[in-house]
Amino acid sequence: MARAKRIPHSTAPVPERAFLVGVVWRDTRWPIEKSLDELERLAETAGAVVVGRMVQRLDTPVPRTFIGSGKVQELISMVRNLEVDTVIFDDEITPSQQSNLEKLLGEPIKIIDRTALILDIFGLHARTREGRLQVQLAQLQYLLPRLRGMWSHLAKEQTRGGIGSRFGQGETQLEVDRRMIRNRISTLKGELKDLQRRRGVQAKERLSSPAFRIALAGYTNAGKSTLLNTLTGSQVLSEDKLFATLDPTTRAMTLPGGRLVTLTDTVGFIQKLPHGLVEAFKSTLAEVRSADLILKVVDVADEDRTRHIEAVDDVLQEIGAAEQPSLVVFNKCDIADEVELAALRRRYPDAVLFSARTGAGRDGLLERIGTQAAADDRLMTLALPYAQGNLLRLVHEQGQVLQETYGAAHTHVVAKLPRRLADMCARFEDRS
Ligand SMILES: Nc1nc2c(ncn2[C@@H]2O[C@H](COP(=O)(O)OP(=O)(O)OP(=O)(O)O)[C@@H](O)[C@H]2O)c(=O)[nH]1
Ligand SMILES: [Mg+2]
Repeated sequence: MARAKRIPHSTAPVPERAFLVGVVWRDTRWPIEKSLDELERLAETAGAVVVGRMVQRLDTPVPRTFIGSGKVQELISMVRNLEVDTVIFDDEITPSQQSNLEKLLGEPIKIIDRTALILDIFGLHARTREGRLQVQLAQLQYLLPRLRGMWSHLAKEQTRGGIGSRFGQGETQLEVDRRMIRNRISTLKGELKDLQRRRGVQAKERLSSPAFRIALAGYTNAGKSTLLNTLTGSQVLSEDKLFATLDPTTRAMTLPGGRLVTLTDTVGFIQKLPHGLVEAFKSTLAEVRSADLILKVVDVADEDRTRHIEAVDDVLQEIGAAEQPSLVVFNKCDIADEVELAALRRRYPDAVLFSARTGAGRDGLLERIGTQAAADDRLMTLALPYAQGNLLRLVHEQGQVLQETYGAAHTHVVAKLPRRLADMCARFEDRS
């Protein structure tokens, strides 16, 4: 009814009105307003409008309601005054806190947290089958412990007895729902395993290609997809939107010296990235872990760039990719502040300056990638049987041949080879 009053003649869908709640902890690294700005962008990406926010300073969460009782009262009146539909907590709240808050705020106010919001956006942006399955799995795993709150009114009705209460005897609606969700979770896991097995085969095929593999990692909206497009001439979707990319894309490109490398673009990172999502996206993120070089793409025009770098390093640590060779790429240099850039360069002297939009810094970036790739090369002496014509061709294409002679049954080659090709040739190494 309130909606109809606000926009009496409009037939356009009315966006959900959201209210944000943030907590400052003793060890909070991000200024709370920054974190809430980001939460607001996430809410907008999911189609909501943010009508207000509140912040509380706490040492630990209040067990029942996450925030203190005074703040809950304040929240209740804010929600009424601002006609809020959904309250979004910046931190993960427990299922029982969510259900208690829902009771206190009353129907039909929804209480969600950053995790649920990100899961929602992922659901909207997933395109491939694997991407969709991964998101569905994470969503159901998030939902399962929260079902109690949703169905508590039904459970209460059943204890009252009478008609209806005998339906599904021995099993409450809640249990039926839980069982259904658990079944669906195990089906999804099975389907994902199948897909991942196939992906494993593809990965093996790719392994049998000697190309040096580069993965793009970075905060969401840093410009990873644009960088991929600029370097490889592709048309991957890039948008001024959080989590525009979910599914990995790999493209090949040839470096100025003639060396073939592949570039993989994948899901962006964010601070407080829900652990369940990292778990669900393990196979996608495996692309990053198995890369020979990680390009850490940073939006230098964003004033939170340093915190973004830290958040990206945290996720890389979590997926076991912290020790991989990496190169920091300062992207969006075309719109960065000169003074800030100079300060940042002092702090990260090895970083490469780049603009995916204008292509400025492209030569420098390719040269650094080339140097990294060459650092992996191995000098080998091979005796290749004549039947291994394909391998010899790869050695010529990908390696640097220093000497070549022809024997009765073998081609004898001394060459500098990229690591993956060297591995493929290892069994033909001439140790005599
Ligand atoms: N000015 C400027 N804008 C850029 C540059 N690179 C990317 N952008 C813009 O930044 C926005 C995000 O770019 P994307 O390439 O989609 O970023 P992403 O890192 O792939 O983001 P997600 O997939 O959402 O994680 C887009 O609006 C791009 O046009 C750049 O070098 N300069
Ligand atoms: Mg992208």
